[in-house]
Amino acid sequence: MGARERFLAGAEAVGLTPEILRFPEGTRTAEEAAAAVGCELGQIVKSLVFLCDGRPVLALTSGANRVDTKRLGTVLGGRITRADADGVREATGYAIGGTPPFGHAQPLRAVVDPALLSYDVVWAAAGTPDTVFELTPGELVQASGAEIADFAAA
Ligand code: 5CA
Repeated sequence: MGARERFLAGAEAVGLTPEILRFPEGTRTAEEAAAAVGCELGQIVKSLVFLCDGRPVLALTSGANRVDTKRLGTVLGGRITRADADGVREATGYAIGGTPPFGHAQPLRAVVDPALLSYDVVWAAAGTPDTVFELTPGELVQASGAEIADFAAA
């Protein structure tokens, strides 16, 4: 099964039927995704994988924000390091730039940036670095099981 099909299966498993938009020019970064969609940078969901005491965790971060790894460590109660490309693929089943916010190879503890919750809709990667889908912040929290916590850099 390709990444797109795996993503759709994962979405179905949490009760979502996303409409996937594909942009041949690429949506690998939050900036590219916002330009492609024509939304605010802050509406892009970055699905970032870190290791907390060596275990993979997911930080759903607004495209307008950066992660303060010290704050994230305080929230999660461990020492935070960044996952490398292989670590991202192993934990999620997806490549960097295409990692969706749910439907991963292993269930990941997730936290969500409250900045994402102020929008009517947000956009996230749909399994590949050239696809995105729209969802509400409520759906994002529900589907990822994320805990709401402020871990953004000032
Ligand atoms: N498709 C877009 C918008 S949804 C996307 O996936 N953005 S992202 O921010 O979630 O994924 C790209 C992120 O991967 C970058 O912000 C960066 O934090 C991270 N990244 C890029 N290269 C590497 C690398 N070599 N090792 C670890 N992380 C990386």
